[in-house]
Amino acid sequence: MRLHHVPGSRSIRVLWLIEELGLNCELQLWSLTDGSLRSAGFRALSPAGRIPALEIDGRAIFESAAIVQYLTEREGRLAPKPGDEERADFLSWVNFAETQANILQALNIHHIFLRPESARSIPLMRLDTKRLAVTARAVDTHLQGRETLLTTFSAADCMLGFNIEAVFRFLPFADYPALAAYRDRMQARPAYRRALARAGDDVIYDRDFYEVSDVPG
Ligand SMILES: N[C@@H](CCC(=O)N[C@@H](CS)C(=O)NCC(=O)O)C(=O)O
Repeated sequence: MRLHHVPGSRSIRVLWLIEELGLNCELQLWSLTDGSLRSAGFRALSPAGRIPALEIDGRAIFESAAIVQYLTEREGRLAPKPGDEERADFLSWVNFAETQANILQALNIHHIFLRPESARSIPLMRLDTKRLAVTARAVDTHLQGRETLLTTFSAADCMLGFNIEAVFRFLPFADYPALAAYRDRMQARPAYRRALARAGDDVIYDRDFYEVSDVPG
């Protein structure tokens, strides 16, 4: 099994789940900025040129949500099965995590990657910060009185749990106490710690918090 990975990116969801499942996996490292994800070689594994991709069982799978579902079905663990009462909740939270990650990706582009800085749009940054706050409030409300997204830890927590560190780069954690406590619980999981130790240092964020007002122009 080989995971195509960038430190700090969505591939950590998969690495974390692999650690929770106790599977062996090689890592192949890529860069978000050197153009290599656009190469024909990488696009043969992931057609949109996106991380993660997982080589497994003689083929490549792309899209973190698909990979996570494939692994839980293959191993028969960490996800409710079709027909289970919590199956619909599982699918909803797995895909919700990607809705939230797409907003985070837009904020990363606005605050960090877009050059020149004068190309950045403050109205779009404000809009995406508000859209992120809607998702954070929804999870914070859902998590009140709960330890995990479902009644027990599942791969949906690997999908969403990975986002939360990034959420608090753009929103104050004091406004979302249940979400902040969930982040702490997820970060304390031994499998998450092992995944981060293997994953390499985050290459995206160079400060703890990004304010829209920090942006020139
Ligand atoms: N929906 C995809 C999104 C993948 C994605 O956008 N990954 C980012 C890293 S977190 C990426 O590869 N970005 C490179 C780019 O946008 O060029 C998934 O969940 O796998």
